[in-house]
Amino acid sequence: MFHHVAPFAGDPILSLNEAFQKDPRSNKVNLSIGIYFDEQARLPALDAVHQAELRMAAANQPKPYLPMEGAANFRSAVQALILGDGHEAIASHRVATIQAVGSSGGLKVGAEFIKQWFPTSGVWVSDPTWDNHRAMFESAGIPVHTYPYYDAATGGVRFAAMLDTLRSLPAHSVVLLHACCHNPTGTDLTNAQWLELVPLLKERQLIPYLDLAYQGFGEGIAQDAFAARALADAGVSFFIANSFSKSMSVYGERCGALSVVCPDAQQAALVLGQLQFTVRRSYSSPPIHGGQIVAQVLTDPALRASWEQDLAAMRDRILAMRVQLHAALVKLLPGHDFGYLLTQRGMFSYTGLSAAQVDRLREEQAIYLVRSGRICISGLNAGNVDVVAAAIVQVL
Ligand code: KET
Repeated sequence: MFHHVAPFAGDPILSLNEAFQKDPRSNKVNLSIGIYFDEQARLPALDAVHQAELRMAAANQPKPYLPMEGAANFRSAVQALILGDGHEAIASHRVATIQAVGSSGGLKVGAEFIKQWFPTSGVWVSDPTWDNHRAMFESAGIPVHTYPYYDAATGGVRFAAMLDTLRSLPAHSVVLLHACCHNPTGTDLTNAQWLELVPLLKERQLIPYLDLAYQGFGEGIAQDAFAARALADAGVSFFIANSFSKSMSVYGERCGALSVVCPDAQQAALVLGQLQFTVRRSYSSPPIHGGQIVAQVLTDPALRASWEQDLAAMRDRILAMRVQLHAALVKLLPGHDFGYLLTQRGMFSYTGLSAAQVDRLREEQAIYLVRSGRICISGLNAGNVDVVAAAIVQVL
């Protein structure tokens, strides 16, 4: 019956992470998947999340189906987190938000909406981008193209070339943008560049689609939402998928959302209706548990304060690891420019290592990186950073 089914080649990130789990070598180091690990290389269990779960267990609530769009308290907390409490777009009821199965689920529901209501639109993603972006949009039937982004020579953004490409796109083209902590490069637009980009997107009637998977890992919760708020302030209509996987360390609970910021409340109601319809046809409604953890952490002042403190500590540890890896590399190879480690932000940096060099690191040293040369900084700790630096220098 199934001989004709093509074998799955595996996923460049998830399959690599599985290979790491199976590797018997005790000195192995996981710098592959975008997961925050603490100084002991463990997945943190945040106290605010635990407290929220204890309260939920004590309340022993029944578990009805949620509405197709998810829980109301989760959805409004998400809007406030992204746009800032009391933003005009929220007060004007022009934001359509659904609770999603991770931000991946949100991205995909948004892609299906675009395919149906903008059937001739293509999507432009940064070169490079998270591997799954292309796969998600292509599987929704949307052609995927790239705009210039990363400048390997400088470690910066090819901003002029990016603008040139975007300026040439047909109206209603979708432009996928990393709101902060660009994956895989760690190279973000500056606020000044966002402020230059926003009017272009508006003037050319392009549809920005923000992916905000690392809010709080760059500069801070509000700072990392700069792009979203700048677009909303400028009256641009846009999509934004956001995630709590990393910021609350709730990966397997699959907590995320999709919001569509619309010109007015009437259009937002139309959009929300079609998002509900898409959800109904796919998985009917989202799960309760993770969304309620997130809603409680965001809205209870004590839990919120505890979470913000933990998030700041995660951000600070990543920055400290950037500094330590940089120092260790410079010591071993003075004269080589590793400055990108200090200027790039979020979990990832782009090392420039080739796939062959990455393969050597894995095979010879049990150090796992994605084959694009992307390194997940949070896999580093005081116990392995010098070993990793020495291994990198060995394959350079
Ligand atoms: N967007 C981006 C940019 C992203 O890096 C991830 C996950 C997601 C969305 C999906 O997050 P979710 O848990 O669905 O809310 N990235 C890491 C893990 C993965 O590939 O799934 C990674 O890049 O390693």
